[in-house]
Amino acid sequence: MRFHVLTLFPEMIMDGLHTSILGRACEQGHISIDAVNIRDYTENKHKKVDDYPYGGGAGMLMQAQPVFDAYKAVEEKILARNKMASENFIPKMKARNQLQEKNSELEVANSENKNFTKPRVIYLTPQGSVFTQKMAEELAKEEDLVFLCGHYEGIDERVLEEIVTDYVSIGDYVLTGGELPAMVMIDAISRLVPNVLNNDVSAEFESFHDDLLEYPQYSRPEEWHDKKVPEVLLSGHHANIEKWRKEQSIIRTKERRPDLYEKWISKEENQKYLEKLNKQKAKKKSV
Ligand code: 6GU
Repeated sequence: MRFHVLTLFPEMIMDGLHTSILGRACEQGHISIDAVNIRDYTENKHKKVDDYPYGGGAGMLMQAQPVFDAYKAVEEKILARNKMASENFIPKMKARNQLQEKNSELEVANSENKNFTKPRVIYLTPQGSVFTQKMAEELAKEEDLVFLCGHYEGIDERVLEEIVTDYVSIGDYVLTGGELPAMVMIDAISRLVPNVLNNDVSAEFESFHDDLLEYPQYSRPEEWHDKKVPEVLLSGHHANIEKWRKEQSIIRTKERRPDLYEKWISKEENQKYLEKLNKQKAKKKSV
């Protein structure tokens, strides 16, 4: 996965995302993060990138020209790279598929199509659709993603109309710019890219898996501040541990995220599961 971030503050992106797990993922080549300074593309001799909004109003707007030219530079780079990759790839594939000529032609046509489509361009704005884990999963399938970070009071509408494919917000509050939201999205998407996390089960079994929050976890020592680790976790009985964890997930979700709990319980199989669990518990008590 290759991330390209159009921004007036490239150092914020580069400093923020080249540490810890994402830093390692970049070093190992599983992802790449490229911040492009929009100011480098202005045709204004004072390097200005903003101006007053027509019709008046508070603040300044980012102008269309530098944003468009910065985007075009990134788009050209992506298309050139994909063209090169397909030129290397197609002859190899043809050679491999000599015996199935028809099939191979079909695959070549498909790969050509895919390689020359424009990348998705995500504009970070409080006016966008709210980012979710489902969106992260969908975006993690792309080869390249372009993020456009606005500042000041926003960006001239005309350039947005020409280049943006997705308008995304990270929640209902207002930030000073799109850099932190872009970083939030890149983090959430990267951890779904194969090999970025060491442990590939952990990306699956976590908060929001199955619409439930994660269960509580404990490590050594067995007792700390007079608090003991729940007995079942020391038992080595895997089926019981799994059952306890699921129950804790349900309790926690009901308490902390009633909205998610309602979504979970609205599924028939979950209602049945809960009924079964409650019956078992009632039985245990009566013994
Ligand atoms: Cl994407 N941008 C800004 N400026 N503020 C936000 C946001 C984005 N998402 C939530 N607040």
